[in-house]
Amino acid sequence: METWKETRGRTATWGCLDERVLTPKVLGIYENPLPLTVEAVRVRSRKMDLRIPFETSFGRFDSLVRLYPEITFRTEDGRRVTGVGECSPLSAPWYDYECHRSVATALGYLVASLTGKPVEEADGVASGKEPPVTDVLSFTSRYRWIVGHPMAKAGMEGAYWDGVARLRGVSVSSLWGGTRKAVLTGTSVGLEPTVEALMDKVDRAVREMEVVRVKVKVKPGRDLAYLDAIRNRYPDLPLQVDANAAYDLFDPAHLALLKDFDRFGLLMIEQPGRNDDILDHARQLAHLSTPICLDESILHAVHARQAIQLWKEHSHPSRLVVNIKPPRVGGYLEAIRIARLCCDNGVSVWCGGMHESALGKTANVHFSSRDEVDLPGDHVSQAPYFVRNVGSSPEYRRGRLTVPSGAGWGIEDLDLGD
Ligand code: OSB
Ligand code: MG
Repeated sequence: METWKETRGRTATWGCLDERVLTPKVLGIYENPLPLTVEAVRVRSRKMDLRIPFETSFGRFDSLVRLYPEITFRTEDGRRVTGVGECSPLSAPWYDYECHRSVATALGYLVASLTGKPVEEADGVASGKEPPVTDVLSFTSRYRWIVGHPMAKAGMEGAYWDGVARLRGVSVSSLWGGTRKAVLTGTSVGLEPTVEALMDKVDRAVREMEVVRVKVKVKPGRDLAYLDAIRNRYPDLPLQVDANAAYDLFDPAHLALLKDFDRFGLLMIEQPGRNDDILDHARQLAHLSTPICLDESILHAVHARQAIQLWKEHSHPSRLVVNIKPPRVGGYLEAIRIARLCCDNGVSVWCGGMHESALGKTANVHFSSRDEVDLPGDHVSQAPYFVRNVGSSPEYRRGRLTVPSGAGWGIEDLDLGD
């Protein structure tokens, strides 16, 4: 087996294309929780400076605000446990409609719903009138009425999982039925103004960071020459590209560029077309031999099912890949459901990143310990990329991150300040 791909234990492609049957129990998530009363919910936020600005086809940024929902639960025998999650939006609505301001607003509604108060009166202290939560679905059902805002929801759900895992004294990975002890790790290299500048970053990723695969951002005009240079120096490097919706799937010149990517032997082309399009990705690119990876287009398991159906019709599931970002799909349970749906239909998956801080990245590592996740994730950035992080990252060695085994996320030195 290649060093950049994991073997899945679930080899039999069962072919189940019905996301509705994918309950926590079917997915092997056994919470066995005690009734938990939400006592308090607070949200902290931190502005974090990047050491090196990051550029994609949609914009360039040098700092990010991360929001950390924290929930205190009380058990029936009076024990208290606190869990914390991370919301990792960008600073402006570049990647999707969310940004740190919209997440802060949405979190106001989430806090109100979880504490049983109207949003105008929500102060983070529970009204005391809400029944306890008994499992993840009873938790998320409190705020399921809120349309959209997946990054806000994912951070809140993260706080739930951390709390439950701590209460039980296990890692989140084991609670989720994760089987891998370490996960394959790649890096995402941003756009650079010159081929030389890009090659410096790629050299660093390959020689110093020793990641198992490299992803580079592309856009029309900043693609073929860059890929030529990388392939000249690294003919066998596991390499993929991410366009963040920069190509028009009906422009013949753009289609010709994408077809030309076939000669570089890429693992995949990520999100060449529009955010809100699955159908045209399937139809317009069926003649490419490089697999197409969907990122922005997949917001939940229904989208994943629709994509699989379309690739079955127009191409083949082996030429579809899904980048699963828990923040983009509204949480970790939805991420796991998508992973299972893809796995059972022969579609490879990996965990992308949103430049999360150490907490969010660690949560992604716990998710990637699931058997369904077979390709390297964007788990290490051209590191250390935050001037000050909120805690240590999991142990990294030559392209693999160890899944933490301590209770909850297993970050011993987490420091979110006040
Ligand atoms: O499209 O995968 C993306 C960063 C911010 C927003 C979108 C994307 C990215 C990355 C970097 O590619 C991922 C990371 O290192 O966290
Ligand atoms: Mg992407």
